[in-house]
Amino acid sequence: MANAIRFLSMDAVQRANSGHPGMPMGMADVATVLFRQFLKYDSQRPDWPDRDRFVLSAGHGSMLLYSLLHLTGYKDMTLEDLKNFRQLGSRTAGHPEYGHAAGIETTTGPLGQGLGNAVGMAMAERLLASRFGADLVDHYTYCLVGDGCLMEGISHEAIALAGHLKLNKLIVLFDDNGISIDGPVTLTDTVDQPKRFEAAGWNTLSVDGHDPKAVAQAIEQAKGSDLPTMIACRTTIGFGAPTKAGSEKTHGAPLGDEEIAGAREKLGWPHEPFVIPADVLDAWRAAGARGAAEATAWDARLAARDPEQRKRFSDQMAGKLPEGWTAALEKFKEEVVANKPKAATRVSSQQVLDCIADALPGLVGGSADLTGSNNTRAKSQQPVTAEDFSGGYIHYGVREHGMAAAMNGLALHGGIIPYGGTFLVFTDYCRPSIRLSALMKQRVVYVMTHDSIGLGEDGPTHQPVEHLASLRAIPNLLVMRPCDAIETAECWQLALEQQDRPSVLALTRQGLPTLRVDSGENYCAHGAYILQTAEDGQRAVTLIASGSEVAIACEARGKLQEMGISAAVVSMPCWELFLEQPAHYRDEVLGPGTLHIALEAASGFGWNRWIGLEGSFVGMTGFGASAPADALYKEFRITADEVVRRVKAAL
Ligand SMILES: Cc1ncc(C[n+]2csc(CCOP(=O)(O)OP(=O)(O)O)c2C)c(N)n1
Repeated sequence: MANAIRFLSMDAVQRANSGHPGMPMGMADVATVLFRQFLKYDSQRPDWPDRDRFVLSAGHGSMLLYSLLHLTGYKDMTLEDLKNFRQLGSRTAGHPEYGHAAGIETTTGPLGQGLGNAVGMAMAERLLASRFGADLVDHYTYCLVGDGCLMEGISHEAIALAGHLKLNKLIVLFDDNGISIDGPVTLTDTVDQPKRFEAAGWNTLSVDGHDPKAVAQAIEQAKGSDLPTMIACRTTIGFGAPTKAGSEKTHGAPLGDEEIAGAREKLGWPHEPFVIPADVLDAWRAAGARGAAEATAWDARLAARDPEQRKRFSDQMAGKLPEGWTAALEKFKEEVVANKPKAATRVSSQQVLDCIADALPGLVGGSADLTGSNNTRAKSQQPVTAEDFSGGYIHYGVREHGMAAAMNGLALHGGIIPYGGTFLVFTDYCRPSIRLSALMKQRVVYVMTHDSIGLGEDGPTHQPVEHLASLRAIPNLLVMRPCDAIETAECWQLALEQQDRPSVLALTRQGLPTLRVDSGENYCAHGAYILQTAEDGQRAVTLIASGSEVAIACEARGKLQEMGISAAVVSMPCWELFLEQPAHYRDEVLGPGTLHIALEAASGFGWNRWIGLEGSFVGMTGFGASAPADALYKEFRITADEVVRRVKAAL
């Protein structure tokens, strides 16, 4: 059975003339034991919510996963798909892509990310089990990692978090083959991996990865542990290749016809490429059907729940927001309009969370050790601990990257809508995972506070400048920068309503006035809108701003008006949503032919899209400085007077 994986992998890579045969060949025995004896799944029901999750963190070995899915009978993975490995439009992309085929639980390829996702999935399992009970949620998460995954820094954060939370149903299978691309791992790494995991609070085991009995015994032991387990599986990369086994030569290139012929001889596999003998295929298909009875029993347990609970579970797993969840939010907005508070948007964000946390049972918040600064914890949310997962708030520790990867895992698992906070400047510390949220179309909300020089005294290391531009460059990511409490509520609602994309909420440290005078319609849904019209209808100037700079634009509009210059203020909280509006709406907002001035306390990179080459940008041209916020705005001339000066110069 393991040889079936090996030859499908060798032959598919050879046919595509590209790919990585070595890892699938080395880990074929371990994977066979897992999928035949342990993994709880039903190949005919890939979306069974209580299935075990299998994450191939070493995504370059994608043919291992594709072979397994085909052999066990997943309908999405035909022999034809394997023959089309790495071809345009095929399900079998170079690295496993979430959404291409059932059974691919997450997109992997950037090493270490899968491990971070697996931690999130294991957390989701614990969170949901504590909410719905073990008769509905009780599964393991298995994750296959290579040396590369464990060398990546993200692994440190992921392992530490999992160890701390005692995620005992997380089992990591380490392909301990001592080889990476440049050669033997000893070239670059002398870490004792089991000791590292032990230090992080894990159970560790070491086995011969080509001894199925030993592997089975280890997994059995791991399942009984009260700690997460790492099983170091000593394997030979490219196992079965007559001259290249054990060498980096099998890692990332086709083996060649001669080597593959030699492997056929050595492993006693006389079959043509892509031909699986009936007895082997039968055995694999039986493995794929092993979980069917258990899935049916699970159905019965769900059916036995009262209708209200059943609906709650199904809706939550489907990511549906409960009816009426915005009721408290609407009330909050009405109060804001009535009272016009001056508040930092991070504070308004916390008030929004207080309104919605109880109405959204799947919402799970957190912060990378900046809870009090990010204002991410709603009053009703209790912290999650290793002993108690009933809470709705995760202290991720100083682990931005680990947090973001775990949030992807929480979202992918289903049943959880994750949000997490840090400072906007540290999006750089988790950018690879943000990118994957977007690529995988996951609803993850990044609450990024201290979003400009407006954070003041902490200085340029903490003041984001290029971050908004760089986040806006990520496809399928909403970057939202609300200007007051109303917009903050609107942006939160929009972020939570996105079924297939993540959002970044860029929020201020400093207080901002309430600018919106009404709360009936969610104007942020249009991405940009006219907040203040030009007084006499003859608009000469259009001031476009986001977040904290919208108030400055309003002040400038007043000054211009006094000078007899008619100006409109456009609040533009979200470029991406504005781009999706019809052209006539965009024109109405932008006022073609008027003088355009954009304000944002950040790099102007990209703003010409809205203001043209003739427009003027008031913002940052370099790094910030350490000083009170007011002094910085003056120093960098992000002021109403500067806007007036630019207008006078231009008109
Ligand atoms: C973040 C990241 N950096 C670099 C790569 C390129 N890369 C792919 S596989 C690999 C080596 C991985 O070695 P190992 O995990 O030991 O895999 P094996 O050679 O055993 O298959 C590298 C550097 C990557 N995919 N992701």
